[in-house]
Amino acid sequence: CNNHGTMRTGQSSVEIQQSILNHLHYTQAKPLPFATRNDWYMATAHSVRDQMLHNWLTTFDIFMSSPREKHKIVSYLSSEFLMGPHLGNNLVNLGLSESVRKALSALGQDLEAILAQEVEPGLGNGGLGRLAACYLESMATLRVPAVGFGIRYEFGIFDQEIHNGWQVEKGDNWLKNGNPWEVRRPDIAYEVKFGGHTEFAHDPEGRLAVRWIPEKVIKGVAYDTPVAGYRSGGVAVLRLWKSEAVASFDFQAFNAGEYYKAVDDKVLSETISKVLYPNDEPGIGKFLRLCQQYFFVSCSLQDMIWFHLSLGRGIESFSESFAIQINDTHPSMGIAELMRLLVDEHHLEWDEAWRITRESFAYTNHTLLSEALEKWPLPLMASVLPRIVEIIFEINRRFLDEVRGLFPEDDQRIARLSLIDETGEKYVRMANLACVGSHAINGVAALHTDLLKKTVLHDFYELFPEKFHNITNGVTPRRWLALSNPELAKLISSKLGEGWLSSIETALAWLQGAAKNTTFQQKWLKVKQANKIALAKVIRERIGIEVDPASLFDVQVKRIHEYKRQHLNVLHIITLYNRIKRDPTADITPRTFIFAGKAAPGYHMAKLIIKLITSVADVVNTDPDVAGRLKVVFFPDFNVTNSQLIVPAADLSEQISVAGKEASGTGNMKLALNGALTIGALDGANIEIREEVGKENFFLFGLEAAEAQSLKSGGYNPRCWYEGNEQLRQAIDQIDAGTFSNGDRQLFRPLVDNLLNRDEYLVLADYQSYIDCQDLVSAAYCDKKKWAEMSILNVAGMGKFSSDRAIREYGEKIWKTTAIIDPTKY
Ligand code: 26V
Repeated sequence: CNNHGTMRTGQSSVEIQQSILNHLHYTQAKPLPFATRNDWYMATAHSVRDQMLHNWLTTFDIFMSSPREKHKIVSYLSSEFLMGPHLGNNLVNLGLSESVRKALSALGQDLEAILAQEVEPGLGNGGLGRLAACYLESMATLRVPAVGFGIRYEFGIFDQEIHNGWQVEKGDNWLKNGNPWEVRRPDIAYEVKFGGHTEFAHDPEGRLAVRWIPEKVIKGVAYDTPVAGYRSGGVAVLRLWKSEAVASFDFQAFNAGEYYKAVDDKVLSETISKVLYPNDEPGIGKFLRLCQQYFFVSCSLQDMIWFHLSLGRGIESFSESFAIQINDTHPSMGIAELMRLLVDEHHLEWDEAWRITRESFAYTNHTLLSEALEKWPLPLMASVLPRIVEIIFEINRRFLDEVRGLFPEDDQRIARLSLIDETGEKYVRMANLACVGSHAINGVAALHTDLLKKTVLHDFYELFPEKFHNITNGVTPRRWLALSNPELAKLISSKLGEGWLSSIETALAWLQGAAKNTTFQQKWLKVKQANKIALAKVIRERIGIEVDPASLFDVQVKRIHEYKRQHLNVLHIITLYNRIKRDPTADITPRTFIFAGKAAPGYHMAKLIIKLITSVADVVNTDPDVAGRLKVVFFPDFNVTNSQLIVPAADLSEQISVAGKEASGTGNMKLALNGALTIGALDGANIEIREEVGKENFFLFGLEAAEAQSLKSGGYNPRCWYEGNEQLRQAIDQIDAGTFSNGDRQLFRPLVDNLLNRDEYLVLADYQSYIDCQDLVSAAYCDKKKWAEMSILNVAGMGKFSSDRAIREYGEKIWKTTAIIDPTKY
């Protein structure tokens, strides 16, 4: 039912076919014989977008006509949104896959080929950005009114190529063929100030107020992408800001000098949203990143205030219109910016503005690594954002006064809580700002929240215990099961009936009843086998390595980082290799080790770990003694698209970070949801996954977080572990001796030195426990029936890790929003 003509929103394959032809003609302006594959993709995408825009405007109408108290919107502020390709997911969520497939095939086109044409928007580094994408999709599914605010980077995360075993970064020009999903909104644009100075001045009503005279003003223009909920009619909006020059060329004042200055200004303005920074790039104090953060929070908050006022509400009730969630500290400057907007531009008293700000903001922490806690050099921030620094000082002055009242004489505590780090060079501590300016603070897994309270945020926990919550991460089962693993989804539907994708939290558990059923197990293994064959084909085509789909697919896919311990996995491979070399008839369960992941361009050790993996691969894959038993693959350019291919084919999920370092992990959830068994330490969400799937269906190894902590504080000496373990010593000696580097003894020296002398992440201490556990995995894999049962029970236990559950918890514990757009009610 729509009054805009069925031509655009009809859902039969005939109507869709017509719509695609119309877009080919009127949007792409291509005669049929000249249409390229990209034209077909664009026309298909535009047809699907029409359906979504219609739902979007309907959602908006319902929102506006709902009772006033329901006018609350979740505003998810994130410097990253790793959305993944849109077309396939939108088809699943709108229920259009089959009619579009049919429509395309009537036009002589193949849906799979059209899907493969999409270049994914890589506007994120990894878990944090992908989480934001899952949450937007769940909010749309649950019909929670929601906007995701971020930056429209022209270049997302770099593309990774492997040259001679090393990572090489390539620019990600994702917009080059056009982006059919976004709507540019030139009318939604805000100005953002940078540099300059502040002064006191009288405002129009004669009050004395601070005025910020900037050195430069940049404009942010909104680009909106609709995000479809799963069969709910709900749509969330992803609003990304692009930076532009405020004024266009001034031809009146034309003279050569002015003209080129105007061009220079334009280039500088557009630079702000040019490129995404890798989050784990070492070194702080990047001027451009600071500008990016302030730029996007300022645009977003101005936009929220504009919308709030346009609802006819007074500024003092702002927090009734918006619940603002900040995804890590990157948007935490929003706290000072909202204060600035309320005090300087909307003339509220400080206390009133502070009440509104604290009621609006909530902060999610995503890391326990102290080196990953953001801090900005004070002189840099003061020169780029003079007014914001004044406001931060004032927040800090008032806050520390309160703390002094509570803990008189405790100067050390005051120094730790201060928003300004004054232990050496001065820095602004963004996590402290986020804690002080938010009414809620949450960690992303039970252990993580617990450790936050005990360690990095301990002082804040003592001060505001009531602010702390845990909300364990979740992933959307639509992208990570229905879309990526359609055959498994079909098999599950055959047991649970249709509709389980909307109620996965409770529905999946019903699979337990089928876990021992032999016929079901056989069908289950067949689906896995088909996914492995499909991945093997891509590996052959893309990397030229032949892998055996009957072997155990052992998968570790995630950012390359020492704490995630890809090198522990490599030590296991070398250990197996040595067993075979020692005894060529040794009984070894055939395995294919699959790695994928990017290393931050400036993180040398991570890049060396990639080189180690590819070097070990070169030796193992070509050794005739090993043939048919071990293969090692480094799959280049890990991104959402590739992940959707690898995850469904995994038998074993490697979640081997040292306990106490991985905040949650979400790949662990995706892999288990696709029937992989996990080998993992008690870290992040692994602990909860193990509880849900049953201890007997999880391969546990390694030290616990508390044990790891006390081992280190007792003076850990990795060399003792090396000397006391013959197999470990042999493996490390081989790396050192050049066994995997054609005799080059220098290549891996930094890695070996680090392991033997520091080993911050306890690789050597966990080695034997890991090897023993892997032997259990190998034995278990030989019993196909048992393995199938365990795999089914893993999927059955994954209901908790749906992002729908996580979003419900945010709604109940933090946002206190009852606002749900229900088309049946209005
Ligand atoms: C930043 C840095 C900065 C400098 C040095 C090393 C380093 C390492 C990591 C990071 C990123 C921290 C934020 C982040 O991406 N956290 C991830 O968030 C996911 C979603 O909650 C969670 O599943 C991952 O465990 C967590 O690492």
